[in-house]
Amino acid sequence: MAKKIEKNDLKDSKKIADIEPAKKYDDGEFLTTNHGLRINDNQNSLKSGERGGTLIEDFILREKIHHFDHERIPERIVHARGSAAHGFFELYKPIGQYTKARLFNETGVKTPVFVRFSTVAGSRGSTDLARDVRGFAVKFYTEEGNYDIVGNNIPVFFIQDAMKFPDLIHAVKPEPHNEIPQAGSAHDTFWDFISLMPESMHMIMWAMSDRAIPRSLRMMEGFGVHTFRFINNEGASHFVKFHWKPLLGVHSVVWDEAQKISGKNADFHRQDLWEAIESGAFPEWELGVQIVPEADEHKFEFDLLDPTKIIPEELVAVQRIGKMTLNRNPDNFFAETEQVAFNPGHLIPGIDITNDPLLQGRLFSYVDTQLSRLGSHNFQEIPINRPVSPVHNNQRDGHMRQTINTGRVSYEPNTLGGGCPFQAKASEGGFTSFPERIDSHKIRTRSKSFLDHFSQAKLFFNSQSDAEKSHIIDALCFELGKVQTLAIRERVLILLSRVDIGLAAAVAVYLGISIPKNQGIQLNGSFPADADPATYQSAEVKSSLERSEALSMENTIKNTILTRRVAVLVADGVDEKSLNDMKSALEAEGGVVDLVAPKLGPLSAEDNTEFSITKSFLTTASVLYDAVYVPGGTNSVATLAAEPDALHFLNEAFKHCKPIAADTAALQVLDETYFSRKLPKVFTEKEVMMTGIAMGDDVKQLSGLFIKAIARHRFWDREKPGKVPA
Ligand code: HDE
Repeated sequence: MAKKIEKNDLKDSKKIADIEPAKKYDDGEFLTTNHGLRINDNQNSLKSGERGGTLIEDFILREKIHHFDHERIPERIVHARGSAAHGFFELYKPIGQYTKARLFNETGVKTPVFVRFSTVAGSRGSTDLARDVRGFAVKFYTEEGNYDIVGNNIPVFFIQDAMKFPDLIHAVKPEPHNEIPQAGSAHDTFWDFISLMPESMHMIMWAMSDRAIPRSLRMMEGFGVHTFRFINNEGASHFVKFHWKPLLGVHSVVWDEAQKISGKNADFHRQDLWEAIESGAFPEWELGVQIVPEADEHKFEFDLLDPTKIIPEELVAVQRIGKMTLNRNPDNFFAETEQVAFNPGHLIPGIDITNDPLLQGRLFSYVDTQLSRLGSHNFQEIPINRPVSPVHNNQRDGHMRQTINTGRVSYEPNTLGGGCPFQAKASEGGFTSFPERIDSHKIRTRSKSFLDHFSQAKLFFNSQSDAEKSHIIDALCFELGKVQTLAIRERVLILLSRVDIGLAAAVAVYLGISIPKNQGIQLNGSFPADADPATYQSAEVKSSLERSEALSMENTIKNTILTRRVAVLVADGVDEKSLNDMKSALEAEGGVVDLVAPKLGPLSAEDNTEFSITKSFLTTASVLYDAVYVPGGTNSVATLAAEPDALHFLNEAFKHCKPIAADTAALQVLDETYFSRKLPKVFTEKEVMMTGIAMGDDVKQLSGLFIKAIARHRFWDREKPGKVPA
């Protein structure tokens, strides 16, 4: 009778390491070549004489340079720019009625995860703050194998069918003749494509909203986007959509700020994630699921398989089933963040895919792209990609194979290997695909149920606050303002007018053009002559919901200042009490405080206490902070009031609607700002809560107001009326 394999392949390969003779001598200190030779001189190449040519015989130099020559691998074709962290997932309560996945059935277990966030369009070295969708890819290392939710921070997508993905990406990437612009969609080819793809309108609303310029990777939602399936022990299926809800709320920066951050610190998000984890302020998200019984598949006014649609939370509530915590930064960016390979086809028993035609296409793509990026099918053996569950199969060899398989049997069925490894029955944890009934014609088309392209775009726009709506309009003015081709702008205006006529009109006024008349006719006429109108024309559907609260960031969590960065503007002679009282109050709530001064080095306070200054107006900027405080102190105040960089810092913070607080003794500094002329000089609590500007003698009391204001994030009411030149 066949017996089970006792040891897995990786353990077998360790046997070699145990007997490795070098181990005996290794004190870990000496520099060596890759074949273990200790290097005696790492400064000079081998030459024919002191001033002679380098000898080809110098195998040490050659090895070093050859390795260096090959240090780069192709970057991801999309999502090249990314940052990642390790952590764990913990389930709140088992949901066995929906899925048999052990991950979602065992509480008290910390399932390890590795999460990579990314932008989509930019290259590896591009700015974090591009207006773009953010990737949100989670790898769960479960006992049943790796499970990946390879999602985004926006719950819908530009296109409905994988067939259009290369076109979309070609359109958004830098234009091929001159490789301009980097990491941005504000150019002709992107909008040309969009203007011909009405199905993109819902996603365009999200991408033009503040969701596309997050304040932090820790302050954005994540979505699985597609509808997936849960399968329970009885084999019953439920449809499921995945949501990641950040416990710090969903917050963004403003577009002007995003562009400036790109220059001041292109690694803004990467650094923010890194520093939060290093400081112990671990980012957390709750995992939410929207469950739809199989019987309700056709109950909605949209198709569950259409990835340009959400299930509004008002229709199906999001149940929070667990929490993910990121608590460890990678040890090595390349080995982990760069080499990690996600795949929506990495499933575990109890979770399965649906016929969403975008998801189906993704299933072909990911392994294929890993092959060109990581070079061989053995990328699964790279430590970051290895499952924690054992791997036994008859796949062998290939470039860079790590596993040393023992024995002579690499086929199945066999008797020589005792029959191992065996197939697992479903009851033994074997994966079985959901036996969905298929009875149809082979056909290349789009389902009619996918042809509503505007109702959810409208729902999204209508659900936004006034400030959010005006940001969408501003973003469209910016993007289309960069488009050179008039006909493209006009076609986009036609599509926008079908989302909201006021929105389209506002953009048209800015562009100085009018929305073309006879919209219906022009819309059809603008599509390729050979296009199937059934595919390109949209049916008019009205959403039964007017608004969805969950779609507006205005309704997010606003009760914490944990990890918010506050700049305290100081110069020699600062009042140490005014500074320290505020600093400790902010830090007690988890705020991060930086002293920013005209120059670096030690700074002496009014009572000669010394403060160490690590940030100056030259090395930092207001766009890198969430709020600003100006303490008192006669000399400090006089210096700052006469320092244009300090005034710029404050004016710019005001422009970006950030909370500003000042000790009354620092009034002179505020008096010099452009915005102070626009504000009343009395700062009541009510006014502070409306404007975010606080001032007072009692710093303890002031800090209370300031903290509440920082937690509110931004004060949009003053954005348009309080516009300042900064
Ligand atoms: Fe991806 N996508 N994608 N995608 N995707 C990749 O795989 C692809 C789509 C997403 O941090 C690539 O390893 C196709 C939707 C994330 O490593 C590639 C289609 C969503 C990441 C690929 C889509 C995503 C990728 C490039 C349409 C949200 C980064 C490098 C059919 C649900 C993962 C790689 C990471 C990466 C293909 C559409 C999310 C080329 C063909 C929709 C977060 O395989």
